[in-house]
Amino acid sequence: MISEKLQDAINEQINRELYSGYLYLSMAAYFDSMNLPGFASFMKVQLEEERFHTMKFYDFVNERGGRVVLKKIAQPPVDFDSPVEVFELSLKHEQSVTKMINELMDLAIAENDHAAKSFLNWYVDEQVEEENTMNGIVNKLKMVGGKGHGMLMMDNELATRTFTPPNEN
Ligand code: OFO
Repeated sequence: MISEKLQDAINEQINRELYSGYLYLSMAAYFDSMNLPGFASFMKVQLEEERFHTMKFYDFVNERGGRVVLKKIAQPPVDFDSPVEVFELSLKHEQSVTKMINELMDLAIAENDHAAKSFLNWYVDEQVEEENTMNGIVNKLKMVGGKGHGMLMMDNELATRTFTPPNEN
């Protein structure tokens, strides 16, 4: 059985994962408004990833005999200065999520909850990938200077991303 403290902390994290999806959907809307469908599609796939992260937490709370409690989701930013700013913000956001996952892990360790530690390890690894993905795109965008032929090529490249449920091993 999950402790009340850990259950409450995971319920907070469920809210943050939902916010992450909402944030990426807002970024997709920005890219759609700029006629960059590949960038928009990338962000819609990111929304699916965040939904997956949310439901994994949701299932864990239930499997451990806890109670999922949903809270109000904050409004994400609507306007962005440039594509590079969007990905810089995404990277910053993922870095803050990593910190939250680490804090959850600290709590699981303090409570000596081995099942939670094992479960959270998946997110620790996933965050390495999340930060790396955003960082790679920031670097590429800086290389192409955010405009011209390079942007079209990046739009085509990002359009190829599809959602595959992350590796759960
Ligand atoms: Fe759920 O990892 Fe991104 O935010």
